[in-house]
Amino acid sequence: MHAWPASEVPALPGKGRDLRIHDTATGGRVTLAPGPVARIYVCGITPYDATHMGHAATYNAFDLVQRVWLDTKRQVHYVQNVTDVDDPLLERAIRDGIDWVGLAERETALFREDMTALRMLPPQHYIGAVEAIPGIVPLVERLRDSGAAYELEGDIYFSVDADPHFGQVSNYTTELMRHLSAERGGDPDRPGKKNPLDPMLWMAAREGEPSWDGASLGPGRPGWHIECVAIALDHLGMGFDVQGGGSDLIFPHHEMGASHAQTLTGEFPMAKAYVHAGMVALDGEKMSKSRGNLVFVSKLRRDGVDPAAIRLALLSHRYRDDWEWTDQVLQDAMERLGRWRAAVSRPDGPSADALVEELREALSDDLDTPTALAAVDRWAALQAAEGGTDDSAPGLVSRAVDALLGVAL
Ligand code: 5CA
Ligand code: ZN
Repeated sequence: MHAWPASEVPALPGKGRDLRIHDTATGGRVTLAPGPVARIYVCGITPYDATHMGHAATYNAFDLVQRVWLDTKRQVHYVQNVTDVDDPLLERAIRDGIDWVGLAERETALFREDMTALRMLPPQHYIGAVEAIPGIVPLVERLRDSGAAYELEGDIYFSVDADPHFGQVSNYTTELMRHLSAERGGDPDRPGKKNPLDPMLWMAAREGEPSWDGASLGPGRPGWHIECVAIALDHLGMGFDVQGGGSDLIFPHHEMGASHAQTLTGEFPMAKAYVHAGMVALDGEKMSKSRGNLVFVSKLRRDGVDPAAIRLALLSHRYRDDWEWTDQVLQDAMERLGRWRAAVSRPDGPSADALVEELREALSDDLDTPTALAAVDRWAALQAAEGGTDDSAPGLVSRAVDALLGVAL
C-alpha cells in the first residue's frame, strides 16, 4: 500500500536529546539509544470508520517519538499496518450493504488525508494485512510444526505456554487477561483449547466470509496478532526500538505479538520499549468506533478547523494520560495557535535559543508536551509584552515548533 506524503522536517541548530520513555513491559522509563537508524512499528487502523480524535492522539505520540529521533540526526525506519480484513470491518460492510474491500479502501484513503493534514510523518512501509498473507502462512506453519501451535476443528491456535516470556509485556494477572481476551476479540471459553488465552493464528474459511490460500493450513484468514508480527519481522527484524499503540492494545495484541515473535525467533525481547498512549474519551466513555461516540478529524476539517489547531489540541495532553475531548480543548488550541502565529509573524523578538533547548528537554522527558507548549507560550507572551531585538528568533521558533511538534505556524 502507499502511505501519504511527508512534510519537510526543518533541521535545528545544536543537538537533540535521546528519548527517555515509559516502557509498559518493565513499568519504568528506558533511555532509547538506537543506532543510526531507529526502528519503530506502530499499529495502524482497522479501516471501517473515519479517524477519530483518539486515533489521532495515539498517532501524534508516535510522530513525536520520530521527531525526537530525527532531531538527534538519526534516520527513522517506521512501519505501520492496516488491518484491512477483520470481523468488525466485515460486520460493518454487511450492515451497510457495501463491499468490505471498498469500505477498507475508502476509510484508508480518508486516514491518509487526515494524517497528511495533521503533518504526521508517513511510514516507509505501510502494509495491509491482506497483502501480508503470503508471508504470514509460513510463519503459522513454522509455529505449528515446532509444536507451538495446534489445530482445533480446522483453526490453528498459538499455545501461549510455548513462550517462557508470555505475560511480560502487560504483566497483567491471568484473571485480567482472561477478561480482556473475551472483550477484545479472543475466545477464552471455546472448548478444546489448551489454554483459554491461546489466540487464533489462522481461522479456517467460514461460509460467506473472504478466505485465502493457506497452503498446508487450508483456506482461511490470519489471526490479528500474527499479522502485525509478520509485518514487523519482515521489515524491522527482532529487537526493534519501539512497538507502539494505544493502551487498549497492551493485552492481548502486543502481549501475543511479542510471544509469537519470540517463539518464532528464539530471541527476546521483540521490542526494546512497548509504548502505549492513553485513551481519549468523549462524554465520559472511551471514544470508540463500536460505541459510536466519535469526533472525527475529517469532520472538523470539513467544518473549517485548522489542522494545526487540532494538532495543538492533541499536544495539550500528555500522551500516556487518559483524557476527555471537549469543545473547550479545541477552543483553547485555536486561541493558542493564534497567539503563536502572531508572535512569529514579527520581524524580531526575544532570543529563542533557550526555548529550543526547553522543547528538546521536555520532549525527551517521556514526551512531556504540556511543558513544551508552556515554554512556547512563555516566549509568545514575552514577545507580545516586550518584543525583542533578535531578528532570527521568530524564524527559529517557527522551525522548532514545526520540527519538534509537527505544527506549521
Ligand atoms: N488495527 C488495530 C491495530 S493492529 C487497531 O487497534 N485499530 S483501531 O483502528 O481500533 O485503532 C488504531 C489505533 O488507535 C490503535 O493504536 C488504538 O489503540 C488507538 N485508539 C483507538 N481508540 C482510541 C482512543 N479512544 N484513544 C486513544 N487511542 C485510541
Ligand atoms: Zn497491530
